Amino acid sequence: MSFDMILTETRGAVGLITLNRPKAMNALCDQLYTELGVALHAFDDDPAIGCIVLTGSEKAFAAGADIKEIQAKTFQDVYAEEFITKKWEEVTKLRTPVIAAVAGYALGGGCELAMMCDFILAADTAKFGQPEITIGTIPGAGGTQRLTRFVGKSKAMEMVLTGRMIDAVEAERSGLVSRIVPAAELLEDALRTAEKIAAFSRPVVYMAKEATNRAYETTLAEGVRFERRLFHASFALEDQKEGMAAFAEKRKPNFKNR
Ligand code: CO8
Repeated sequence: MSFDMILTETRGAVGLITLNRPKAMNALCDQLYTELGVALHAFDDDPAIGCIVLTGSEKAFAAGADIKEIQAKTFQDVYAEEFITKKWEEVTKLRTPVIAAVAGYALGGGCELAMMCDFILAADTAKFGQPEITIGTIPGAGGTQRLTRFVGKSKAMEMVLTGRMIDAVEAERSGLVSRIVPAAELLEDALRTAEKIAAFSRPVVYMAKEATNRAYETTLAEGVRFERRLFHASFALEDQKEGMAAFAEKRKPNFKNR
């Protein structure tokens, strides 16, 4: 795969995608987003890949949609092309888990992109915000919805209404990110975490991701029922037999479906 605005590489069973538009703080222009969608699906379709890491630069994961590219668009333009949702949500359509490894700015669409991933690891330099209100618009790729689910109404509302950025400590405290890592160790930590996930049984990883995501889309009773069905289904897998046998025999499991 060869792209202009992202870098892709494979590290064992992990697909690494690096947003690479340094002159514009990784602002998410149409070309970058199109390339990202292609790369994400290519890794998702590759049976050798068990987890994906999405990262940016030291300065910026992504500073949002490309303001200069979108500033002249009319209502007709954005409505007719279903601007953003059509291309920007590809990351939510994958079976393979995606870890966002965020250093520096994750603003506007950049924060929304990170929130579309399965979880966020933050460098101690990370800054998250939804500053759209300061440029005369509102979040358009889930910012008012996902941020509210992560951090609760009060903090999300304050961030959306004022454009205030939060640092990594505040982001971890409020549940937006899973962990904070020293900036110099972010990528290695994210890759190590991804390798761990990729070493588990692939169908079980898919089930775990699907069941956890269900918590955002349905009632508790329906979610628990959905989880139970997948839990039961996991007993049809040879990897479940292997995993539990390995525990009983005090050895490491050798999962076949990877
Ligand atoms: N779009 C276009 N260019 C950008 C963007 C952006 N979002 N952010 C930074 N740049 C460019 C700057 O224009 C500058 O370019 P140049 O050197 O040619 O002047 C270069 O990147 C470096 O930026 P700064 O000089 O401003 O660097 P600073 O370190 O002083 O500041 C900031 C960094 C704080 C990140 C600052 O650049 C900033 O505030 N950027 C804009 C942040 C913003 O408002 N983001 C929201 C955009 S709107 C949006 O995301 C709507 C989302 C809709 C859905 C998207 C779906 C994913």
